[in-house]
Amino acid sequence: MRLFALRLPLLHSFETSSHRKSGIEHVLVELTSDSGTTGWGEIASPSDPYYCAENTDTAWYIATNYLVPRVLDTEWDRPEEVERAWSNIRGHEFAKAGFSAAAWDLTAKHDGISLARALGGTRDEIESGVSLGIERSEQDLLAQVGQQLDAGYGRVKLKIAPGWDVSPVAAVRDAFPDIDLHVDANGAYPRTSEALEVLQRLDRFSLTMLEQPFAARDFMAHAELQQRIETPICLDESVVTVADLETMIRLDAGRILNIKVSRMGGLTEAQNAHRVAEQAGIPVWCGGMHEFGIGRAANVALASLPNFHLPSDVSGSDKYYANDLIEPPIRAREGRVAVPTAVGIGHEVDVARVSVDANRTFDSAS
Ligand code: OSB
Ligand code: MG
Repeated sequence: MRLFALRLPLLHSFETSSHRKSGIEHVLVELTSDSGTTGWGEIASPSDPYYCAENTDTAWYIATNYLVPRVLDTEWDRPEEVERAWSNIRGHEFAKAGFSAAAWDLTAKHDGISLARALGGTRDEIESGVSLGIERSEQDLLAQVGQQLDAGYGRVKLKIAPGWDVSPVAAVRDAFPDIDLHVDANGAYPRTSEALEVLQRLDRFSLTMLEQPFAARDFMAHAELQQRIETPICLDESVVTVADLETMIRLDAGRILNIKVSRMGGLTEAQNAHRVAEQAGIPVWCGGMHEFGIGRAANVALASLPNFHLPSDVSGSDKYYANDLIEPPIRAREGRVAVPTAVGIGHEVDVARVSVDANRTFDSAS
């Protein structure tokens, strides 16, 4: 089993309500079976603990000290069996998700089927949208939106934050009256009457959804806002487990779910969330964490499941990276990405490049 930490520069720096970044460092997980088949997964943890508590160093620490030994000590055939080996480790969902995805890729390859098929996917292509960061000016933002629409994407998500909300959203809506538009605050709004008032003003822009306005643990603030607005609230950071999803549904704290493989600790929990949401009539879509090709390919496979009724943040790799680590690279045409039919994630990993470019490597065999 090998781990590689690797950094890729972003083609265009990306700013959320918490900070701006110009490059992404993720950890790649390679599992090898006795027969020599390899499965790949990606730990897409951010470098800093702003989106969630994890960062690259905690992920590396948990992976090398806990997850690798548990996996090596476990006899397993199905992903659910190896996931059980780390079920008493609290939190660290991103670290676990990389191992879960590698186990799913490996078992799909052993079964001779695509990862999409292994997960229960039914689509041969997925709808994808783009996520746009906070720009330096509204003019820059309008240029970005125009560029992505020209590239064929039909759905655009804008990052918002206190001070960068009603005005830029109005400008984009004005310039592009008919596009599928949604906003994401990454929990940046305090639960105050002023913030509620600003968020209510977003209700008039026919947004497809308002994603995670308040803090992750604050289901009640989301429920209170949902009572006052027509725009469906979508939860991201709040939903780490299926139990969180049940809380969201019961409280009407959100009417749409963003499923992220990383945030939910792997593909099995993501698949469970998809099922529970479908039974409750909650549409889902697949969120992203600026994944490199390996993580992105797992997202494509997941988004091929039937209840993914809204476009996912699974754009082509070329929205973020000049050179991805897989062949063929992931490409969107007219805002759609084809679901591969080849075994596993359906892409070859450039192992030579990964080995050379890694800034940290761990090999359980050495
Ligand atoms: O909230 O969806 C988010 C990136 C980093 C942290 C949080 C989020 C995001 C994105 C990126 O929006 C979407 C993508 O990977 O294309
Ligand atoms: Mg989000």
